[in-house]
Amino acid sequence: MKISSGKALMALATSALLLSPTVASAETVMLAPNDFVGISFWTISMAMVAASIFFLMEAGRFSTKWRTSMVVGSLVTIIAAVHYFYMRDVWVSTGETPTVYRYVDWLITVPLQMVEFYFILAAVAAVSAGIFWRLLIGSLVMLVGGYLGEAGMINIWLGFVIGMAGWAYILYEIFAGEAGKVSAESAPESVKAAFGTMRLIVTVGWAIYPLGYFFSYLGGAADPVMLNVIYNVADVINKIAFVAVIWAAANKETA
Ligand SMILES: *C/C=C(C)/C=C/C=C(C)/C=C/C1=C(C)CCCC1(C)C
Repeated sequence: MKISSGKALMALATSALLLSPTVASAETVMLAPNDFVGISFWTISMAMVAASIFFLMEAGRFSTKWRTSMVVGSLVTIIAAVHYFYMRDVWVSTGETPTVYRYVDWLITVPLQMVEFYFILAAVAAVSAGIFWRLLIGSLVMLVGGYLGEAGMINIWLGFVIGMAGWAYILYEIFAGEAGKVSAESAPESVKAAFGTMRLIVTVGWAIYPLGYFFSYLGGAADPVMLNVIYNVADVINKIAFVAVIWAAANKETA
């Protein structure tokens, strides 16, 4: 692939900026070769950086209609990359679950992904902002419930039930609510296909999180290895693959 030196410089500057928090603590925090959770944090950090640069640079190739979605998508992976650097530090230096960083990351990136649903529909049809607000409220209920449960502020199973209710509300909106209807009735094939796959990810891919929560807390206290491995795998699918679906739709329409 041929890239201009300007673009290459921008990519280098971006990665240097993203990597700086990790470099600062390199002396005190070492990754052990048998620490699989730590290694997964590290590997996913790199995948998020690489995905961000790819999505951001590819955005320039597409029509304005898709460009906004691609840029928002790269924000999701950039924000996740930075959180993964910090989460790896917490895990490697304390062996504890980085619950606060995890939920701060989700609290920013999940609403951005809900914006994506709105954007890809708004690009092709007249849609109400209500779609965005309802998806946002569903996300907040889901994440606040989960956080209060995991942080020990409310009963772990009450938090789980509140979280499930928020997720159910999101699923209702994208299948049977206004968003689902707009996609089915007025979107062109490329958008309909992207919307369908994004919806599948929010159904099947997102199911990994409550499963991780359920099985990790089943014994009363969390199993930190299980919890972090499951959440990490889920993030790769639900962030990188989610944006890759939008990229594929944009790429198809551009070709
Ligand atoms: C990039 C991060 C994403 C897409 C995170 C998604 C998180 C969830 C879908 C979490 C869902 C939960 C429930 C449905 C119930 C139990 C509590 C949660 C927060 C783990």
